[in-house]
Amino acid sequence: MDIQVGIIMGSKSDWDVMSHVSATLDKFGIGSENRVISAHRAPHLLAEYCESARDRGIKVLVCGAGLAAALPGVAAAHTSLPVLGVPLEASQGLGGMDALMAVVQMPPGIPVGTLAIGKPGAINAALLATAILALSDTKIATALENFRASQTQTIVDMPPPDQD
Ligand code: RP5
Repeated sequence: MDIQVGIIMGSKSDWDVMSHVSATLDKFGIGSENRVISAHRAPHLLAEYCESARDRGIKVLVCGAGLAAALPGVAAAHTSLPVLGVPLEASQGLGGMDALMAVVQMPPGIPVGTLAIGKPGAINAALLATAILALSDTKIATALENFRASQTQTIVDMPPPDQD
């Protein structure tokens, strides 16, 4: 399977949440690779990874980080591929609001598509990456349409909660 999405996280401690990115992409048969590369602790490695990503066939980067979450923005500075950012709640942080502010407040010129904090953001980053890839891949587009239809059906079929 071709690797089309690069998933980068600032620390191994981010994997619990960021694993939902690759698990969601798997459902659509989209190949991804995972890397732990801190923007602060391994800046040269991050630059090298992002600068070579397009030539290696990567089409979208999904970056998750907590605390002063520079990772998605620095990744976007090193590639013109679309970069999706997932702010994470770090154990010693401010509940993820610190990371959200860092990821969403990019200066004009270097965009990062910022998702929600934590697991919802990780899942939606994968779904947004899927929608981007679906623009040029009818198989992925059909799989995404089917996913949305089945999600809707789940709601339609759901019995109402007991009222007693
Ligand atoms: C960030 O600092 C990482 O993305 C992680 O969310 C946070 C804490 O990292 P560790 O101290 O767990 O390595 O760079």
